[in-house]
Amino acid sequence: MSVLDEAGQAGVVRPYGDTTGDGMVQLSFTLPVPPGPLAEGAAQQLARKMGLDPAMVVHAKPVGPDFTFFVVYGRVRHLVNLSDVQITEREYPLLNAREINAEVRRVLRRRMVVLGACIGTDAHTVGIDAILNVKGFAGEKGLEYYREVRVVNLGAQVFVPDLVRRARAEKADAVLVSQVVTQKDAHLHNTEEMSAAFREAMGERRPLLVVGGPRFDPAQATALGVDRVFGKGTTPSDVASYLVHALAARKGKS
Ligand code: B12
Repeated sequence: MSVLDEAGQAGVVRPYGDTTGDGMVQLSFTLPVPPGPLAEGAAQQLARKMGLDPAMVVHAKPVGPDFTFFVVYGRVRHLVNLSDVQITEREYPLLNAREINAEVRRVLRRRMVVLGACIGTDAHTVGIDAILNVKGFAGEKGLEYYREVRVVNLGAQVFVPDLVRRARAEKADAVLVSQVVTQKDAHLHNTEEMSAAFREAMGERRPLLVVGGPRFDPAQATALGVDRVFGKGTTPSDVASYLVHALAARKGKS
């Protein structure tokens, strides 16, 4: 089935389970109820209230004595109108390593300094390392590979005041922060604390502030006080291309 209608416009789709358009979805959640028939009935009630009909509890597993984890399978009647879907388009061109090095020379006339860290209590360094380390990610080399980029990677659990101090000392053009843990919205609170600290310490002279992690929404940048947000699947060249684009705009050399 094509998702385009006869005029080539985006059409209407439904979820697919066993047969096209049958509306079948799978949902997982945990309830604070000990495992047993009461918990399973509660899971089914929740799923029905969320619009699944029928709602089948296909998996229930104890999580300690007081909680149960569920997978529920069922049918929804909702339709998705693809022409109503909002997408954030990339507003800069994707450049290769040679083009990025040339842009850095043209815009800055020196090497670009990039400072990276995981802040707060977050110890998940694999994401920031994927962007910065020479070994890179998804077949692309990281920012350390670019001749005109100097990378300072501070690693995990960096305190915001230390990050600001180091950004000043290194004369960083961009600060790249990773946040993977999202419990109690820690990623959002830590990012707000970080951007506020840079605004207070450096005002308009602050470096470009970029955050990334799997649960961020790129549309959140302004609300979080940063220049750019990158989500899951980001590659080093996405980030390097953005940095030269944003620095050129800042210097009036677009
Ligand atoms: C590996 C791992 C660990 C390792 C981390 C090792 C290390 N050195 O990083 C260890 C074992 C230490 C660990 C510990 C914990 N972990 Co852990 N961990 C994971 C795991 C399995 C994979 C994460 C990963 O490496 N992904 C691969 C990288 C490449 O992907 P990524 O981080 O998304 O990065 C990409 C993009 O997001 C983006 N990106 C990321 N950062 C940045 C930054 C910038 C600037 C940019 C531009 C882009 C960018 O680019 C990257 C490449 O595309 C995830 C589950 C999962 N499958 O994701 C859980 C997970 C993240 N961990 C979790 C938890 C709960 C923990 C612990 C609290 C467990 C515990 N009770 O002790 C501790 C916390 C430790 C701490 N203080 O932070 C939860 C988080 C849940 C939540 N809601 O927050 C997860 C989701 C597992 C789960 N389902 O419960 N963990």
